[in-house]
Amino acid sequence: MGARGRRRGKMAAAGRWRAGLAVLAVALGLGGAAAEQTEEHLKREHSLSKPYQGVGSASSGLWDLLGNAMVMTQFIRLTPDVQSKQGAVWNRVPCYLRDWEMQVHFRIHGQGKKNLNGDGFAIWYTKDRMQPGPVFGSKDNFLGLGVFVDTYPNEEKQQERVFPYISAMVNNGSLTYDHDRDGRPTELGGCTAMVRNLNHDTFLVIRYVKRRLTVLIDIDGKHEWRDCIDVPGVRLPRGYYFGTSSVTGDLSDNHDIISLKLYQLTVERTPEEEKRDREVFLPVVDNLRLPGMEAPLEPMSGLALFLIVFFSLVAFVFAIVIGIILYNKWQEQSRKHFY
Ligand SMILES: [Ca+2]
Repeated sequence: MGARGRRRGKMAAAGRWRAGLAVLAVALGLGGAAAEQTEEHLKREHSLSKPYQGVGSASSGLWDLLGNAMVMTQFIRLTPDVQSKQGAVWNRVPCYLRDWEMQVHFRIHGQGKKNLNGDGFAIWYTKDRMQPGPVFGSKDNFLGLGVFVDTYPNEEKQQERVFPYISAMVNNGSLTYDHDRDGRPTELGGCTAMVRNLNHDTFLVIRYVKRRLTVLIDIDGKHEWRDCIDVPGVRLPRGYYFGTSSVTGDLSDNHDIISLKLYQLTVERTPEEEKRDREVFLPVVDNLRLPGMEAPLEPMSGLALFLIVFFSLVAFVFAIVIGIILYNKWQEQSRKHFY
């Protein structure tokens, strides 16, 4: 997205904010090309808001609770400001939308002074749901997207990076989140976001349109979206689940979710884009070189080449053996005919 496009996108988001999140056409100029029309509307089956009716109920409701997560009147508390807690809330309905925007209204607060609080929370769009684990309270080697609001710098040499820090990771199941390095080896992008102990509302938006992943934040109390992450060529399968999870360790914080609002975005596609954006089976990021994550249509790996040559040789030897056996049988038959 060019500078012009980015500005327009942000203006659209801010305008939408003021318009009370009604259906609104926003213009998204991609790469400085012709502006395209975007239309949106709230999908209740993937959204979570007050009074959180049915949340955590076994029989009804759209959201499940996990671990220490609790429904309060004004928010859902993923973790309290207590050591060694973890909690999550997961949507029960898989999302089959192709283009969407998730608006997260959250609050992080606690007694801990600067950098003596932790660990933050994650927003997920993943194949698996309700699985506790080490990545902000959820499973590692996940399939899909994770956006992390990391409030504690685990890596010591972080002088150039100020925390809290927001980052994103796309995983095809093969990557491990490096907790000791705050996920740096696998992050797609990120930004600093001073989100703790604020008296105004804090929001972030994850937008996925035409394989472009963007994260915007509104944390200064000015009702303005600020760019945080912008990555093209992100392929996410449909039918995954939205969720959010959090964990505390030696350090803690209250991690509260006030609302999750999922908007379906309707965008126009050229026939080429239609073709390109057909079904995706594995999460992947184009032109990204991370250990263990390879884009499709890569040149053949050494192992694959070895296996192909090896099995070709085995088949060749097998064919020769069969040939010899058949030849001997045929000779025997011929001899029989002579006598
Ligand atoms: Ca961390």
